[in-house]
Amino acid sequence: MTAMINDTGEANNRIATAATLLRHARRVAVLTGAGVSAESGVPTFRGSDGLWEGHRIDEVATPMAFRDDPRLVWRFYNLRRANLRTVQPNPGHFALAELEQRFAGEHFTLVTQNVDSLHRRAGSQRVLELHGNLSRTRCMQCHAIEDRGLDELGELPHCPHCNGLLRPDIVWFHEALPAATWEEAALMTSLCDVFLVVGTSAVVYPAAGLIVAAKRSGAKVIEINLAETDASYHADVRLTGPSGALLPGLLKAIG
Ligand code: BJW
Ligand code: ZN
Repeated sequence: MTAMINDTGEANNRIATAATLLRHARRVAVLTGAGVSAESGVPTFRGSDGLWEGHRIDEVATPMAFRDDPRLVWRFYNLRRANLRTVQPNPGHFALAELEQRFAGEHFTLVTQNVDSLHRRAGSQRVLELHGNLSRTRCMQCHAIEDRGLDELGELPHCPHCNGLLRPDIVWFHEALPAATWEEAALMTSLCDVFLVVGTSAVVYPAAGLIVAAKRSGAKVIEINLAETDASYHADVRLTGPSGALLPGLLKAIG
């Protein structure tokens, strides 16, 4: 019983410390990963539910996999697009959108590895999508990019303009991140005084490199995750638990 009270006391202390850092911050950057959408019902990539039909993410999310078996890769993405029709932003997404309102213009930047649009749907304004977006397609032939929403695309969609094969407009392993988005994320990371890392295993680069970059530029790093990650070593404050509960709690503690 005593241990439980102490644990709760310690957790509250950490939230208070994180809240103080955010209250005094002039500039904040946030990096989110799949964990922030887990409570909405969007599966994460790694861990027990991280497999898809026996394939690892690095077996389907590569340009080589798409070249070899575009039908298989589209099946993966069509299932994920179908899942997105059923999900809603959770209190964690909404808390981040509300946190942004407390900062002027570009003093708050949300950098996400997620491709599910849930941050925007929750009202976040300055969102930098490092790994693209599931609602967009890109033509392999004429390179036209189109927002197709979450419409049914068929098992092997082709371009309405040139009939070339379409691919999801997302960033696969071995592909470069969108240059302007990446540069903006790196700049905002170097300028922030608090860097909040939420729901990412921090194993995929270059996104995970932002955490060390923030630290090197003098920012305080706050991590919110269910578990210890590769980011934990760099964190000044670690809040352990679901982001859908911790982020609203943090917002409340900021006051
Ligand atoms: C909760 C929670 C709750 C759960 N509350 N928390 C060797 C060393 C270093 C680098 C490399 C290397 N070999 C290859 C590379 C490079 C490679 C890389 O990083 N690989 C590593 C895996 C080793 N990177 C690339 O290839 C990148 N490109 C590149 O480097 O280009 C070079 C280049 C330059 C110039 C020209 C050409 C090329 C591209 C990376 C693209 C990643 N894409 C993916 C898939 C596409 C999008 C999609 O299909 O959706 O993006 S991979 C996948 O991982 C996806 C995610 O955005 C990304 C990160 O995953 P994330 O978000 O961290 O999710 P999980 O599942 O890993 O973690 C979830 C976390 O949430 C866990 O910690 C849970 O505990 C937690 N959690 N519930 C709070 N309720
Ligand atoms: Zn085309």
